[in-house]
Amino acid sequence: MNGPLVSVGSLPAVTRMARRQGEGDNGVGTGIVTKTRPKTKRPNLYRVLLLNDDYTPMEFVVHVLERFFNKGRDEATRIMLHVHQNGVGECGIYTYEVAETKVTQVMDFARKHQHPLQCVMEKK
Ligand code: TYC
Repeated sequence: MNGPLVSVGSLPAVTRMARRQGEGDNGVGTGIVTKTRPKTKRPNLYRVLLLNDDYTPMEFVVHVLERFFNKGRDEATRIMLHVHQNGVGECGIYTYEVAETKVTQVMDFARKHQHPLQCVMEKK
């Protein structure tokens, strides 16, 4: 006799075949289980850095950090002072296109206000 013992609805063909009478699956059925591993790759990350100079006002740098790097006043001041004292400091870590956009925004903003502030990115 052909056909399934029980209704198997939309189960895959291999399962229906295994349910034929006399094949001894005790009504449990047989299927193929495949595990798929989502292939996620971590993106390359880039540090965006501010460089110190002798002319850009401290308050302007704090404003840049608040405006383009979403820092609060206290964190922005801490980073600005770090750059002032050490010559360079990290504003944030981003994927390539975001980092590139931040650098362009800061450089354009500094130029517009005639400050020599420099902003660069480096691969982590
Ligand atoms: N050194 C600057 C000053 O004394 C302040 C400053 C801080 C400039 C950080 C740039 O990225 C900078 N006015």
